[in-house]
Amino acid sequence: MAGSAWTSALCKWESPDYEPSLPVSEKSNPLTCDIDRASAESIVKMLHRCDVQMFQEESEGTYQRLLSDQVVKTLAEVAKRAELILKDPQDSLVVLSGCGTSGRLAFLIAARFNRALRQLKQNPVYSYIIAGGDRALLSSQEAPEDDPKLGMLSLKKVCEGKKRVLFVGISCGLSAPFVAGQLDFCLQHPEVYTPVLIGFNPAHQARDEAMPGCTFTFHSVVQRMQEHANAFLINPAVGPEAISGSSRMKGGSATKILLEVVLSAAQAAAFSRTPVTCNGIVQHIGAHKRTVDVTYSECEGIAALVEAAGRSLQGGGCVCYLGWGSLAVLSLMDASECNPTFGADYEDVRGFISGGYAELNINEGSLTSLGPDFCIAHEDFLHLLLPRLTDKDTVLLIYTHCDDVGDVLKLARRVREKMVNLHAFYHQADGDTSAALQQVSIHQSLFLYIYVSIYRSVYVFFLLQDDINKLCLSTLNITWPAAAMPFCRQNRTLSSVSVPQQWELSTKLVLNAVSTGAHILKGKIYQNHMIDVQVTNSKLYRRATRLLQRLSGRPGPQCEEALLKAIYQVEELTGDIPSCDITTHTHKARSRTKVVPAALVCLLTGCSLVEAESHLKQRPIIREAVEELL
Ligand code: S6P
Repeated sequence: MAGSAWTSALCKWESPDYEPSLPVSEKSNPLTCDIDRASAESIVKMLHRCDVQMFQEESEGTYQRLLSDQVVKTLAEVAKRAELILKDPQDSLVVLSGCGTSGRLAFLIAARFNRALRQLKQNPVYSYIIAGGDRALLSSQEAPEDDPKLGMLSLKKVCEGKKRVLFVGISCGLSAPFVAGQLDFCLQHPEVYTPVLIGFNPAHQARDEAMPGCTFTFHSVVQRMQEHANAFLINPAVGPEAISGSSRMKGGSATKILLEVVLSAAQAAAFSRTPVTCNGIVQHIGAHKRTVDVTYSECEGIAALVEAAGRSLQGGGCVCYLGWGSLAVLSLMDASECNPTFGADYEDVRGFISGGYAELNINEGSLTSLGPDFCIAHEDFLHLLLPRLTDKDTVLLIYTHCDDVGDVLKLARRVREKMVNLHAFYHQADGDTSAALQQVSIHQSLFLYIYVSIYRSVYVFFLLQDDINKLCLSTLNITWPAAAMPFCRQNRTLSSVSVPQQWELSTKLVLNAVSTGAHILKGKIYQNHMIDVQVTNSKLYRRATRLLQRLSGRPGPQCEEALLKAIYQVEELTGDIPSCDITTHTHKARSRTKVVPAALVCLLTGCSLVEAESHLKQRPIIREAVEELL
C-alpha cells in the first residue's frame, strides 16, 4: 500500500460512519481487509501496522489513546493506589481478573509481580481470577464469561477477610458479564474495594445487553463507575483487531502493557523512592512501542515461522511450542486460544513448558488429571507427542539466552532424531555483559572474577546456540539493542522486571503472528473475519449472527434462524428451540463444529443443512468453500 493510502487506511476506522453500529473492538480493520490472500511476509507486515495503531496519537475529535493525557493521568492515579497497598500490605490485595486472554494475562502479570516482591523479601499481594478457573489458563472455557454471579462469587472468595482491595477488571470489549458482576460488587462495597476497569472501547460503546439474573448491564456499570470518585476507567482505543474481534491480539498486548506500566510504577514508588509521575508512565509506554518495532524488524524470520506452521496445518499436521520460563507461559496461552478463535482442534497448536506445573505455579496445582490436553511438561511432549510427530509437523523452541540453553540443545537433539521441521526463536540482549556488570559494585578483584565468569558464560551460550542453529531449519533471533531498553538501564531496581517485559511482549507478538498467520494460510479466514468461530458464549453468538448478516446480506432474524438450525442440526426450528435463551444455544453449540460456515452456505444457496455440511466436507478450506458461493 502506498504511503498516503496507508495513512488513510490507518485512520479510516475512526471515522464516525465506519461500521457505526459496532464498538471499536468488533470493527473490521481496513488495514487487513485482504489478509486472507496475503503471503506470509505480507501477513506479518499487516500485523505490524495494526500493532502500531496501539500507539497512535489522539487527534482532535477522535477516541482517547494509550498516550492521551487523561489515560496517562488515570494510570498514574491507579499506580498510586497500588503503591499504598504495597507499602502497607496488611489485610490488602490487588486482584487482577478477566475472561479468556484477559484472565490469562491477569495470571501472568500477578505471578511476575509477586515474584518480584518475593525477591525484595516482601509478601505477595497480587491475586488473579480467570473465568472458568485454572483450566481456562490452558484451554478454551468461554461459557463462564457469561455469568456475572460467578464473577462476583469468585471475587468475594479471593478477598475473604481483606480490608482493602484494588480490583482490576479486564474486559477488552467492555462486555464480559463475569467482569461486570465483579465491578458491580465493588461499587456496592466501596469501603473495601476500589474498582478499576481496563478495556479498549469508549464508555458509550460498552455492551448494553441484559444479563441473566441481573438488573444491570455492562454499560450501566460503566456509567456508575464514571460517576464514582473512587473508581477508575482505563479505556484507550487501540484500533480494530487484525482479525475482527480477536481481542487476544492487540487487546491482549495493550492489557499487558497497561498492567505492567501501572504495577512497575507502583513497585518503583514503594521500594526505590521513585515517585509515580506521568512522565515516567509515558516513557514506559514508549519503551513498549520500541519493543513492537524491534520485534517486527525481524519480519522475514517471523514470516519463515508463519510459513512453516501454515504448511503444517494445511497438511493436517500440528504445531508444537516448546518453551522455557515465562515465554513458555505465553506459548501455552497462544496455543489455548486457537480453539475458540479458529475452531481449531486442541492438537493443532500445542504448548509445553519446561518444568511443567511446578514452573507454572497456578492456584489449583497440577491439572494433568484432567486429561492429555492438560499434560504440558516437556516430558509429556517427549512421551505423548514426539513418537507421533513426522516431518509435516512443526516444532518451535522458545527461550532466552538466560534460560538453560544446554537443556534446549538436548531437547533439540531429541526432536531431530524424529523429524526435521524444527525451528528456534530466542531473545538475546546486546551488550548484555556490561548490563550485568552495571549491577555489580564490589571489590575490584571480585569484579574481575565476575567479569571473566560472565564472559565465559556468554561464550558457552554462543557455542551451544551454534549447535542448536545447526539442528534447526530456521532460527529467529531477536537481539535487543541497549537503546531499546532505556527504562531498564536508567533504573536498576526495575531492570529485573523490565527486560522480561520486553521479551514477553515480543514473544506474544511473534506467536500471535505464527498461529494467526498459519490459520490464515490454512484458509480459516475470509477477508479479515473468522468464519469458523466457536459459538460458545453470548458475545460469540452475537458476532456469528452479525457475520452471517454481513456476508449473506440477509436480515438479522433470518441469519439467527440459520445459525440455530446449524447449532441444533435441524432443518426446521420446532418445539421450544426459538424460545430458549442464548445460554442454552451456546451450551448446545459447544459440541458442534463448523456451525457458522454451514449456516452461511444455507443462507447463500437456500440448500438444506445436510447439503451444506456435505458441501463443506468436500471443500475443507472454509475460505474457498465460502468464496465459491459468494
Ligand atoms: C479473544 C479470546 C477470548 C477473549 C474473552 C474475553 O481473542 O479468544 O477468549 O479473551 O472472550 O474478552 P474480553 O473482551 O472480555 O476481554
